[in-house]
Amino acid sequence: MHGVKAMVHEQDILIFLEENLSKKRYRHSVNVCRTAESLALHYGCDPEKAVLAGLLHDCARELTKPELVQFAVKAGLGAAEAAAEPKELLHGPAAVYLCRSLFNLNDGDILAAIRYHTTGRENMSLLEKIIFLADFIEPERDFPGVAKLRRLAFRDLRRALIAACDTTIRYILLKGMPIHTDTVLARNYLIREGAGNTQS
Ligand code: DGI
Ligand code: FE
Ligand code: FE
Repeated sequence: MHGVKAMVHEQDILIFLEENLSKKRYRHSVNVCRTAESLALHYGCDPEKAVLAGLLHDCARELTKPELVQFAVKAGLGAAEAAAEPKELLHGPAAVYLCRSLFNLNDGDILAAIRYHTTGRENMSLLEKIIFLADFIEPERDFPGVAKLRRLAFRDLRRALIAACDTTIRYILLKGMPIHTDTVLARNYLIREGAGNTQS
């Protein structure tokens, strides 16, 4: 009754996702939701928050560029910055606006996990880390090293996150796209987080 889930109607979310995402991305969203729930149970994070953040993380993924810019600005991004960003970097911030306005979802933890799921950022919360990683390792993801990363995710969260950052950065370099500073800051922070830690 007191959980965050009680205030948000999961069925409404599923209907919205079905109507606004391709079949493949709808499945991806459900997969990320399930993987995030498993990681949350494994690492002692709130599984209800992980479920909602996982389901909703890509709810804005298939909007048009003008819609993404408009919603990202409503979520607090600067107008000039929003106009300059590629679509891929706007769907996290834009999703925050959709979550607030369509689903009355105002939980700051969940919204931050959705907001930063593409790039990560410095000093991520456990929920942010879980959503970032679940997006990478859900069962239908297929890239070299994904099986190894799935195992690592449940053994060493920090190392798995660094490996995910490395994969993203390698991909962006290969494509010749600009690397968002949050992507770099996320990786640097995770590496420093382990310095002096005997477990690392
Ligand atoms: O939404 P998904 O496809 O499930 O995954 P995602 O939210 O991680 O988005 C992946 C896309 O975002 C992919 O096309 C690469 C792009 N991306 C991620 N980090 C950066 C980036 N693009 C740029 N330009 N800079 C980044 O730092
Ligand atoms: Fe995404
Ligand atoms: Fe995703």
